[in-house]
Amino acid sequence: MALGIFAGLIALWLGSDKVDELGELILTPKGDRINTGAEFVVAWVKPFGDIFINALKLIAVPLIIASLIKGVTDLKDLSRLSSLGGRTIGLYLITTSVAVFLGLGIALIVKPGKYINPDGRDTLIAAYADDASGKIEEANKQKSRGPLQPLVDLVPENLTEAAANNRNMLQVITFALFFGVGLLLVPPEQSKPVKDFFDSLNEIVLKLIDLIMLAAPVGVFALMASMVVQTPSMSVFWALLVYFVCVSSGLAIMVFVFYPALVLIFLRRGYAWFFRGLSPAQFLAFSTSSSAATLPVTMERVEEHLGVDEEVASFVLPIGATVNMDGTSLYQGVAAVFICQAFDVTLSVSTVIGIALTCILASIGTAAVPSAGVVMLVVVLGQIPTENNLDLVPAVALILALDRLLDMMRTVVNVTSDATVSMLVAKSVGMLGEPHPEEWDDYYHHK
Ligand code: DAS
Repeated sequence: MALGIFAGLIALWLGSDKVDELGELILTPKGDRINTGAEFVVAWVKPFGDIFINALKLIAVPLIIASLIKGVTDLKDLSRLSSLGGRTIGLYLITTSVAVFLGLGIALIVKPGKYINPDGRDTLIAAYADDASGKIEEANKQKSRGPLQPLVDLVPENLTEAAANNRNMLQVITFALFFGVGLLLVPPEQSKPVKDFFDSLNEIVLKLIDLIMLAAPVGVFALMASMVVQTPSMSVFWALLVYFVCVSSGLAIMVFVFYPALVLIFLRRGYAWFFRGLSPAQFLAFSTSSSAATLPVTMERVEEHLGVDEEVASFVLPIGATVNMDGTSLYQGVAAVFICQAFDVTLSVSTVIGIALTCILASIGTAAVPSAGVVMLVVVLGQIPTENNLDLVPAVALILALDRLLDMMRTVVNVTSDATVSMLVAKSVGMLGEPHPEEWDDYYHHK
């Protein structure tokens, strides 16, 4: 994995101009000359990254079904389910609230939106209007179906349809929880064959994940290389750079300060131990920009290297991968304030509180797939009161230029939060195992 990321960063060092030169020398099968190296990378390298992500997404649905049903049926009884569920949702809301207020605080202090002049702002919006229209359309589709639609969407009308689309992870989770409760209510002698089936399905899925991860260096390299050649040069967007620094510094504080502090204070576990255990999942979240695609590895790392009992991990993590998105809520908070500042919208206390609440809800509704956070940002922008009834929604185009990179970073935060909460929940129910002997040194540093 690290090899793949490193190789991808070499592509970064090469820079698109070098890749352009390479592209000049390469002919397509039809004999046409590829006129830019970027097209060469997108045509001949990126597909290997797409194959890698597809394989991980393919395994995500059977994993969620097997692990959640196993997780629920491993619980002793329904009271255990509600106690685990209550702790899990409660902790998820706390970490997401911390993230969104951190992001809002940084944006209100640094004021990134003040660095952009009206001409540059309107030029940028025009340049990304096409990209934005797709996201706006998708958000309007979601919004037009009423305030309680997200609640209705939780219950799928058709399991295969729900499983067919990675955006409906929550519906798959609802089915798996429902089915697991049914198994709990059936006498053990009747439910045992089915429970054994899901136990072995879970083992098989985890073995498939190990096989897929053998391709990680190639897949990650391809993803990084294609990201590099498709990211515009930063020099053009000074204001975006300030915005980028606001979001990335907030995300960095969450990953390198907030979560390790929780692990140190409440679990007495060391900094190095935490990152050595979790980093492969964080690298994967960075390269795939998808919490769903990373979920298989997050579960393996949390269970095998961070001491969380399988019963807790297989319950807490699938839910967290779809509803707990601290990185996304922080990003949406900064982006909303950046856009308000760019249009001189008055940010009263009530407006900021309103933005915070809609960001928390929007991050819960964000799908665990690449750039889903932008779609929900449109929903947040649509809720912000403006003096002259200014419609802020088209201004989502302002933040699209660097969104690919920020999506990778916020997905790392989302995954790190899920893993941290699963450890806290495990500790609270006495199901956090001791670190492996080779990790005692990190552990004892903080005993
Ligand atoms: N990429 C999403 C995820 O998988 C987060 C986002 O788009 O904000 O976590």
